[in-house]
Amino acid sequence: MAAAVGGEAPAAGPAAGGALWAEVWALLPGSEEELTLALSGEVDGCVRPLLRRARGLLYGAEGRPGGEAAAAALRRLGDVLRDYSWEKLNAGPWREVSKAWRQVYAYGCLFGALAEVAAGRPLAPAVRLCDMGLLMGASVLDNVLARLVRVLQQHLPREQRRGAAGLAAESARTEPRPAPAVRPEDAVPRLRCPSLEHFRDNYLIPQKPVVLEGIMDHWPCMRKWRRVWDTLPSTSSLIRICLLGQKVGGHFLQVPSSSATSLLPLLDKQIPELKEDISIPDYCCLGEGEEEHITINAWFGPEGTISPLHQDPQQNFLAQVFGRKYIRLYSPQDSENLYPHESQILHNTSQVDVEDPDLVKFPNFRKAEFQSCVLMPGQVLFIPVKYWHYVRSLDVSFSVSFWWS
Ligand SMILES: O=C(O)CCC(=O)C(=O)O
Repeated sequence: MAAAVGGEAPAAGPAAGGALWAEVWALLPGSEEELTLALSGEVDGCVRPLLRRARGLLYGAEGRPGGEAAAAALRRLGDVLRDYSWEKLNAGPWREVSKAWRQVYAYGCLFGALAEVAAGRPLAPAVRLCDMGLLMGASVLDNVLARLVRVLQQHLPREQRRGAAGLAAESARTEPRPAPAVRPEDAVPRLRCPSLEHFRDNYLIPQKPVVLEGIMDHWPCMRKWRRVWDTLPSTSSLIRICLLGQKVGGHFLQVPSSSATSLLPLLDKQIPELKEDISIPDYCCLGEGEEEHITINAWFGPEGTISPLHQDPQQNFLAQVFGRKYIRLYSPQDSENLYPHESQILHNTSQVDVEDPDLVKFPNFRKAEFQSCVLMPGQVLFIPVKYWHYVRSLDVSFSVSFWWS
Protein backbone atom coordinates (compact mmCIF):
# COMPACT_ATOMS: atom_id res chain seq x y z
CA MET A 1 0.00 0.00 0.00
CA ALA A 2 1.06 3.54 -0.60
CA ALA A 3 3.03 5.76 1.71
CA ALA A 4 3.41 9.47 1.35
CA VAL A 5 6.20 9.80 -1.18
CA GLY A 6 9.40 11.09 0.37
CA GLY A 7 7.43 12.01 3.49
CA GLU A 8 5.49 14.59 1.51
CA ALA A 9 1.82 15.12 2.07
CA PRO A 10 -0.23 13.40 -0.62
CA ALA A 11 -2.32 15.94 -2.47
CA ALA A 12 -5.68 14.67 -1.26
CA GLY A 13 -7.39 17.46 -3.13
CA PRO A 14 -6.03 19.86 -5.67
CA ALA A 15 -7.77 22.74 -3.98
CA ALA A 16 -6.13 22.08 -0.63
CA GLY A 17 -4.04 24.98 0.53
CA GLY A 18 -0.46 23.65 0.46
CA ALA A 19 0.76 24.91 3.83
CA LEU A 20 -2.40 24.00 5.72
CA TRP A 21 -2.64 20.58 4.13
CA ALA A 22 1.01 19.87 4.95
CA GLU A 23 0.36 20.80 8.58
CA VAL A 24 -2.71 18.61 8.69
CA TRP A 25 -0.97 15.75 6.98
CA ALA A 26 1.83 15.85 9.56
CA LEU A 27 -0.72 14.88 12.21
CA LEU A 28 -1.51 11.59 10.50
CA PRO A 29 0.53 8.38 10.46
CA GLY A 30 3.20 8.39 7.75
CA SER A 31 1.79 5.45 5.82
CA GLU A 32 -1.52 3.77 5.17
CA GLU A 33 -0.43 0.65 7.08
CA GLU A 34 0.32 2.71 10.16
CA LEU A 35 -3.21 4.05 10.22
CA THR A 36 -4.38 0.74 11.66
CA LEU A 37 -8.06 1.61 12.11
CA ALA A 38 -7.93 -0.41 15.34
CA LEU A 39 -11.26 -0.54 17.17
CA SER A 40 -11.77 -1.56 20.79
CA GLY A 41 -14.57 -4.01 20.02
CA GLU A 42 -16.94 -5.52 17.51
CA VAL A 43 -18.90 -3.43 15.04
CA ASP A 44 -21.26 -4.42 12.22
CA GLY A 45 -19.54 -6.21 9.35
CA CYS A 46 -20.06 -3.43 6.81
CA VAL A 47 -18.14 -0.86 8.84
CA ARG A 48 -14.55 -2.02 8.55
CA PRO A 49 -14.64 -2.09 4.71
CA LEU A 50 -16.00 1.47 4.78
CA LEU A 51 -13.20 2.56 7.08
CA ARG A 52 -10.61 0.88 4.88
CA ARG A 53 -12.05 2.48 1.76
CA ALA A 54 -11.86 5.91 3.39
CA ARG A 55 -8.28 5.29 4.47
CA GLY A 56 -7.43 4.17 0.92
CA LEU A 57 -8.84 7.39 -0.49
CA LEU A 58 -6.82 9.39 1.96
CA TYR A 59 -3.49 7.83 1.10
CA GLY A 60 -4.31 7.08 -2.53
CA ALA A 61 -3.34 4.18 -4.75
CA GLU A 62 0.01 5.65 -5.64
CA GLY A 63 0.61 8.08 -2.88
CA ARG A 64 -1.41 10.64 -4.81
CA PRO A 65 -5.17 10.26 -4.40
CA GLY A 66 -7.41 11.44 -7.16
CA GLY A 67 -7.89 15.08 -6.28
CA GLU A 68 -11.38 16.49 -6.07
CA ALA A 69 -13.13 13.22 -6.78
CA ALA A 70 -11.25 11.51 -3.94
CA ALA A 71 -12.04 14.34 -1.54
CA ALA A 72 -15.74 14.14 -2.47
CA ALA A 73 -15.77 10.37 -2.00
CA LEU A 74 -13.98 10.72 1.35
CA ARG A 75 -16.54 13.26 2.40
CA ARG A 76 -19.40 10.90 1.52
CA LEU A 77 -17.77 8.04 3.40
CA GLY A 78 -17.34 10.30 6.42
CA ASP A 79 -21.08 11.09 6.25
CA VAL A 80 -21.97 7.40 6.04
CA LEU A 81 -19.71 6.44 8.95
CA ARG A 82 -21.09 9.20 11.11
CA ASP A 83 -24.72 8.49 10.25
CA TYR A 84 -24.32 4.79 10.85
CA SER A 85 -22.52 5.13 14.18
CA TRP A 86 -24.77 7.99 15.32
CA GLU A 87 -27.66 5.52 15.43
CA LYS A 88 -25.62 3.28 17.72
CA LEU A 89 -24.58 6.19 19.91
CA ASN A 90 -28.20 7.09 20.48
CA ALA A 91 -29.70 3.65 20.85
CA GLY A 92 -29.62 3.47 24.63
CA PRO A 93 -28.05 4.82 27.79
CA TRP A 94 -24.75 6.53 27.14
CA ARG A 95 -22.82 4.32 29.51
CA GLU A 96 -23.80 1.29 27.44
CA VAL A 97 -22.55 2.72 24.14
CA SER A 98 -19.49 0.73 23.13
CA LYS A 99 -16.17 2.46 22.69
CA ALA A 100 -15.81 0.86 19.27
CA TRP A 101 -18.88 2.70 17.96
CA ARG A 102 -17.59 5.94 19.40
CA GLN A 103 -14.30 5.32 17.61
CA VAL A 104 -16.16 4.72 14.35
CA TYR A 105 -17.94 8.01 14.89
CA ALA A 106 -14.61 9.73 15.53
CA TYR A 107 -13.22 8.28 12.30
CA GLY A 108 -16.32 9.52 10.46
CA CYS A 109 -15.64 12.99 11.81
CA LEU A 110 -11.94 12.76 11.00
CA PHE A 111 -12.48 11.66 7.40
CA GLY A 112 -15.19 14.28 6.96
CA ALA A 113 -12.97 17.04 8.33
CA LEU A 114 -9.99 15.95 6.24
CA ALA A 115 -12.17 15.90 3.13
CA GLU A 116 -13.25 19.47 3.83
CA VAL A 117 -9.67 20.62 4.21
CA ALA A 118 -8.53 18.65 1.19
CA ALA A 119 -11.21 20.25 -0.93
CA GLY A 120 -10.11 23.68 0.19
CA ARG A 121 -13.51 24.53 1.64
CA PRO A 122 -14.10 27.05 4.47
CA LEU A 123 -12.75 25.55 7.68
CA ALA A 124 -15.64 26.13 10.08
CA PRO A 125 -17.48 22.90 9.09
CA ALA A 126 -14.26 20.92 9.53
CA VAL A 127 -13.83 22.44 13.00
CA ARG A 128 -17.40 21.51 13.83
CA LEU A 129 -16.80 17.94 12.73
CA CYS A 130 -13.74 17.72 14.96
CA ASP A 131 -15.74 19.07 17.86
CA MET A 132 -18.50 16.54 17.35
CA GLY A 133 -15.94 13.77 17.16
CA LEU A 134 -14.35 14.98 20.38
CA LEU A 135 -17.65 15.22 22.15
CA MET A 136 -19.37 12.08 21.04
CA GLY A 137 -16.56 9.92 19.71
CA ALA A 138 -13.73 8.10 21.45
CA SER A 139 -10.10 9.01 20.97
CA VAL A 140 -8.45 7.60 17.84
CA LEU A 141 -4.90 7.95 16.52
CA ASP A 142 -3.54 9.51 19.66
CA ASN A 143 -6.38 11.99 19.94
CA VAL A 144 -5.89 13.25 16.41
CA LEU A 145 -9.14 15.24 16.45
CA ALA A 146 -7.91 17.42 19.31
CA ARG A 147 -4.65 18.01 17.47
CA LEU A 148 -6.42 18.67 14.20
CA VAL A 149 -8.86 21.17 15.65
CA ARG A 150 -5.95 23.10 17.16
CA VAL A 151 -4.32 23.42 13.76
CA LEU A 152 -7.58 24.37 12.03
CA GLN A 153 -8.35 26.98 14.66
CA GLN A 154 -5.18 28.80 13.80
CA HIS A 155 -6.24 29.02 10.18
CA LEU A 156 -9.78 30.18 10.87
CA PRO A 157 -10.58 33.79 10.01
CA ARG A 158 -10.02 35.97 13.08
CA GLU A 159 -13.72 36.70 13.67
CA GLN A 160 -14.49 32.98 13.87
CA ARG A 161 -11.64 32.42 16.29
CA ARG A 162 -12.88 34.55 19.13
CA GLY A 163 -13.10 31.56 21.49
CA ALA A 164 -15.52 30.57 24.11
CA ALA A 165 -14.34 33.21 26.56
CA GLY A 166 -15.41 35.80 24.03
CA LEU A 167 -18.78 34.16 23.76
CA ALA A 168 -19.23 34.31 27.51
CA ALA A 169 -18.25 37.95 27.61
CA GLU A 170 -20.64 38.68 24.77
CA SER A 171 -23.50 37.05 26.56
CA ALA A 172 -22.68 38.91 29.77
CA ARG A 173 -23.20 42.17 27.92
CA THR A 174 -26.82 41.38 27.11
CA GLU A 175 -29.45 41.92 29.79
CA PRO A 176 -30.24 38.58 31.44
CA ARG A 177 -33.90 37.60 31.43
CA PRO A 178 -35.39 38.01 34.88
CA ALA A 179 -35.57 34.88 36.97
CA PRO A 180 -39.10 33.58 37.57
CA ALA A 181 -40.47 34.57 40.94
CA VAL A 182 -39.84 31.98 43.62
CA ARG A 183 -42.57 32.22 46.25
CA PRO A 184 -41.08 31.95 49.77
CA GLU A 185 -43.47 29.11 50.63
CA ASP A 186 -42.24 27.10 47.60
CA ALA A 187 -38.56 27.88 47.98
CA VAL A 188 -36.12 25.05 48.50
CA PRO A 189 -34.53 25.61 51.95
CA ARG A 190 -30.92 26.78 52.06
CA LEU A 191 -28.26 25.69 54.51
CA ARG A 192 -24.67 26.74 55.02
CA CYS A 193 -22.19 23.88 55.49
CA PRO A 194 -24.43 21.60 57.58
CA SER A 195 -22.76 18.75 59.46
CA LEU A 196 -22.93 15.32 57.90
CA GLU A 197 -25.37 14.21 60.59
CA HIS A 198 -27.64 17.20 60.12
CA PHE A 199 -27.76 16.67 56.37
CA ARG A 200 -28.35 12.92 56.79
CA ASP A 201 -31.12 13.21 59.37
CA ASN A 202 -32.98 16.16 57.92
CA TYR A 203 -32.56 15.79 54.16
CA LEU A 204 -31.02 12.50 53.03
CA ILE A 205 -33.12 10.13 55.12
CA PRO A 206 -36.43 12.00 54.64
CA GLN A 207 -35.45 12.58 50.97
CA LYS A 208 -35.95 16.34 51.00
CA PRO A 209 -34.24 18.73 48.58
CA VAL A 210 -31.96 21.39 50.01
CA VAL A 211 -29.56 24.00 48.64
CA LEU A 212 -26.14 23.76 50.28
CA GLU A 213 -23.92 26.80 50.47
CA GLY A 214 -20.26 27.18 51.28
CA ILE A 215 -19.31 23.65 50.29
CA MET A 216 -17.74 24.38 46.93
CA ASP A 217 -16.13 27.72 47.66
CA HIS A 218 -12.71 26.07 47.79
CA TRP A 219 -13.03 24.38 44.40
CA PRO A 220 -10.31 25.75 42.15
CA CYS A 221 -12.82 26.03 39.30
CA MET A 222 -14.67 28.75 41.18
CA ARG A 223 -11.60 30.94 40.69
CA LYS A 224 -10.51 29.56 37.39
CA TRP A 225 -13.80 29.48 35.51
CA ARG A 226 -12.35 31.56 32.75
CA ARG A 227 -9.89 28.79 32.12
CA VAL A 228 -12.78 26.36 31.86
CA TRP A 229 -14.06 28.28 28.86
CA ASP A 230 -10.62 28.56 27.41
CA THR A 231 -9.86 24.85 27.69
CA LEU A 232 -12.60 24.06 25.21
CA PRO A 233 -10.93 23.32 21.90
CA SER A 234 -12.98 25.87 20.01
CA THR A 235 -15.96 28.14 20.12
CA SER A 236 -18.00 25.65 18.23
CA SER A 237 -17.50 23.03 20.93
CA LEU A 238 -19.52 25.14 23.23
CA ILE A 239 -22.15 25.72 20.62
CA ARG A 240 -22.31 22.04 19.77
CA ILE A 241 -22.61 21.07 23.40
CA CYS A 242 -25.54 23.35 23.64
CA LEU A 243 -27.06 22.18 20.41
CA LEU A 244 -26.70 18.49 21.02
CA GLY A 245 -30.13 18.16 22.44
CA GLN A 246 -31.41 21.63 21.99
CA LYS A 247 -34.51 22.28 19.95
CA VAL A 248 -35.03 25.68 18.43
CA GLY A 249 -37.37 26.41 21.31
CA GLY A 250 -34.53 25.92 23.73
CA HIS A 251 -34.90 22.39 25.06
CA PHE A 252 -31.54 20.98 25.93
CA LEU A 253 -32.59 17.37 26.16
CA GLN A 254 -34.86 15.45 23.94
CA VAL A 255 -34.18 12.38 26.00
CA PRO A 256 -34.11 11.66 29.72
CA SER A 257 -30.86 12.58 31.30
CA SER A 258 -29.90 8.94 31.71
CA SER A 259 -29.84 8.55 27.96
CA ALA A 260 -27.22 9.17 25.39
CA THR A 261 -26.86 12.76 24.36
CA SER A 262 -27.38 14.40 27.71
CA LEU A 263 -24.46 12.66 29.34
CA LEU A 264 -21.49 14.29 27.85
CA PRO A 265 -18.38 12.61 29.15
CA LEU A 266 -16.65 15.93 29.13
CA LEU A 267 -14.79 15.68 32.35
CA ASP A 268 -12.75 12.69 31.32
CA LYS A 269 -12.40 13.32 27.66
CA GLN A 270 -12.78 16.89 26.70
CA ILE A 271 -11.51 18.92 29.60
CA PRO A 272 -9.71 16.57 31.96
CA GLU A 273 -8.13 19.54 33.73
CA LEU A 274 -11.55 20.39 35.05
CA LYS A 275 -11.73 17.21 37.07
CA GLU A 276 -8.85 18.47 39.17
CA ASP A 277 -10.71 21.69 39.78
CA ILE A 278 -13.71 20.13 41.52
CA SER A 279 -14.23 17.89 44.55
CA ILE A 280 -16.75 15.20 45.29
CA PRO A 281 -18.99 16.64 48.05
CA ASP A 282 -18.18 15.07 51.44
CA TYR A 283 -21.85 14.21 51.92
CA CYS A 284 -21.52 11.50 49.27
CA CYS A 285 -19.77 9.39 51.93
CA LEU A 286 -23.23 8.94 53.48
CA GLY A 287 -24.19 6.76 50.53
CA GLU A 288 -23.60 3.06 50.30
CA GLY A 289 -21.91 3.09 46.90
CA GLU A 290 -18.18 3.29 46.29
CA GLU A 291 -16.69 6.66 45.40
CA GLU A 292 -15.53 5.35 42.00
CA HIS A 293 -19.16 4.62 41.12
CA ILE A 294 -20.15 8.26 41.44
CA THR A 295 -21.08 9.59 38.01
CA ILE A 296 -19.86 13.12 37.35
CA ASN A 297 -21.37 15.08 34.48
CA ALA A 298 -20.75 18.55 33.15
CA TRP A 299 -23.65 20.67 31.93
CA PHE A 300 -23.03 23.61 29.66
CA GLY A 301 -25.69 25.70 28.10
CA PRO A 302 -26.54 29.17 26.91
CA GLU A 303 -29.25 31.24 28.50
CA GLY A 304 -32.61 29.58 27.89
CA THR A 305 -31.31 26.02 27.80
CA ILE A 306 -33.93 23.72 29.24
CA SER A 307 -33.70 20.26 30.71
CA PRO A 308 -37.32 19.07 30.62
CA LEU A 309 -38.90 17.67 33.76
CA HIS A 310 -37.37 14.26 34.42
CA GLN A 311 -36.19 11.98 37.21
CA ASP A 312 -32.97 10.01 37.69
CA PRO A 313 -32.31 6.77 39.53
CA GLN A 314 -29.66 8.16 41.90
CA GLN A 315 -29.18 10.91 44.45
CA ASN A 316 -27.77 14.02 42.86
CA PHE A 317 -25.70 16.99 43.94
CA LEU A 318 -26.01 19.64 41.23
CA ALA A 319 -23.21 22.16 41.75
CA GLN A 320 -23.43 25.53 40.01
CA VAL A 321 -20.07 26.86 38.85
CA PHE A 322 -21.17 29.89 36.86
CA GLY A 323 -24.41 31.35 35.58
CA ARG A 324 -27.78 30.85 37.28
CA LYS A 325 -30.38 28.13 36.85
CA TYR A 326 -34.07 28.18 37.60
CA ILE A 327 -35.03 24.78 38.98
CA ARG A 328 -38.39 23.22 39.81
CA LEU A 329 -38.67 20.06 41.85
CA TYR A 330 -41.60 17.67 42.18
CA SER A 331 -41.75 14.74 44.57
CA PRO A 332 -41.85 11.21 43.10
CA GLN A 333 -45.16 10.88 44.94
CA ASP A 334 -46.60 13.29 42.42
CA SER A 335 -45.51 11.18 39.44
CA GLU A 336 -49.01 10.42 38.23
CA ASN A 337 -49.80 14.13 38.01
CA LEU A 338 -46.72 14.71 35.88
CA TYR A 339 -47.68 12.57 32.87
CA PRO A 340 -44.48 10.63 32.20
CA HIS A 341 -44.03 9.55 28.58
CA GLU A 342 -45.34 6.06 28.01
CA SER A 343 -42.42 4.73 25.99
CA GLN A 344 -39.81 2.75 27.88
CA ILE A 345 -36.95 5.05 26.93
CA LEU A 346 -38.72 8.23 27.99
CA HIS A 347 -40.62 6.87 30.97
CA ASN A 348 -38.61 9.09 33.31
CA THR A 349 -39.47 12.27 31.40
CA SER A 350 -42.68 14.25 31.79
CA GLN A 351 -44.70 15.28 28.76
CA VAL A 352 -45.60 18.56 30.40
CA ASP A 353 -43.93 21.84 29.50
CA VAL A 354 -43.50 22.96 33.09
CA GLU A 355 -43.49 26.72 32.52
CA ASP A 356 -46.29 26.64 29.95
CA PRO A 357 -48.38 23.57 30.73
CA ASP A 358 -51.24 22.45 28.49
CA LEU A 359 -53.79 22.01 31.26
CA VAL A 360 -56.43 20.72 28.87
CA LYS A 361 -54.24 17.82 27.89
CA PHE A 362 -52.63 17.42 31.31
CA PRO A 363 -55.33 18.58 33.78
CA ASN A 364 -53.86 16.89 36.86
CA PHE A 365 -50.63 18.79 36.48
CA ARG A 366 -52.19 21.64 38.46
CA LYS A 367 -52.48 19.29 41.44
CA ALA A 368 -48.74 18.68 41.52
CA GLU A 369 -46.94 20.61 44.23
CA PHE A 370 -43.48 21.89 43.59
CA GLN A 371 -40.51 23.57 45.17
CA SER A 372 -38.23 25.86 43.25
CA CYS A 373 -35.04 27.84 43.46
CA VAL A 374 -32.66 29.91 41.42
CA LEU A 375 -29.39 28.08 41.82
CA MET A 376 -26.56 30.59 42.04
CA PRO A 377 -22.84 30.12 41.46
CA GLY A 378 -21.34 28.41 44.50
CA GLN A 379 -24.58 26.67 45.49
CA VAL A 380 -25.16 22.93 45.40
CA LEU A 381 -28.67 21.52 45.11
CA PHE A 382 -29.39 18.14 46.65
CA ILE A 383 -31.93 16.37 44.43
CA PRO A 384 -33.10 13.16 46.11
CA VAL A 385 -33.28 9.99 44.06
CA LYS A 386 -36.23 9.95 41.62
CA TYR A 387 -37.14 13.52 42.46
CA TRP A 388 -38.48 15.16 39.32
CA HIS A 389 -36.44 18.16 38.21
CA TYR A 390 -36.84 20.79 35.56
CA VAL A 391 -33.95 23.14 34.82
CA ARG A 392 -33.74 26.36 32.80
CA SER A 393 -30.50 28.29 32.47
CA LEU A 394 -30.97 31.96 33.16
CA ASP A 395 -27.50 32.81 31.85
CA VAL A 396 -24.72 31.04 30.01
CA SER A 397 -24.23 28.39 32.61
CA PHE A 398 -21.92 25.65 33.69
CA SER A 399 -22.73 23.10 36.36
CA VAL A 400 -21.38 19.77 37.52
CA SER A 401 -23.61 17.01 38.81
CA PHE A 402 -22.66 14.09 41.03
CA TRP A 403 -24.92 11.08 40.87
CA TRP A 404 -24.38 8.84 43.88
CA SER A 405 -26.13 6.05 45.73
O1 LIG B 1 -28.53 21.20 34.68
C1 LIG B 1 -29.26 20.66 33.86
O2 LIG B 1 -29.66 21.20 32.84
C2 LIG B 1 -29.75 19.27 34.11
C3 LIG B 1 -29.13 18.61 35.29
C4 LIG B 1 -29.71 17.26 35.51
O3 LIG B 1 -30.72 16.91 34.98
C5 LIG B 1 -29.04 16.33 36.40
O4 LIG B 1 -28.01 16.68 36.98
O5 LIG B 1 -29.54 15.20 36.52
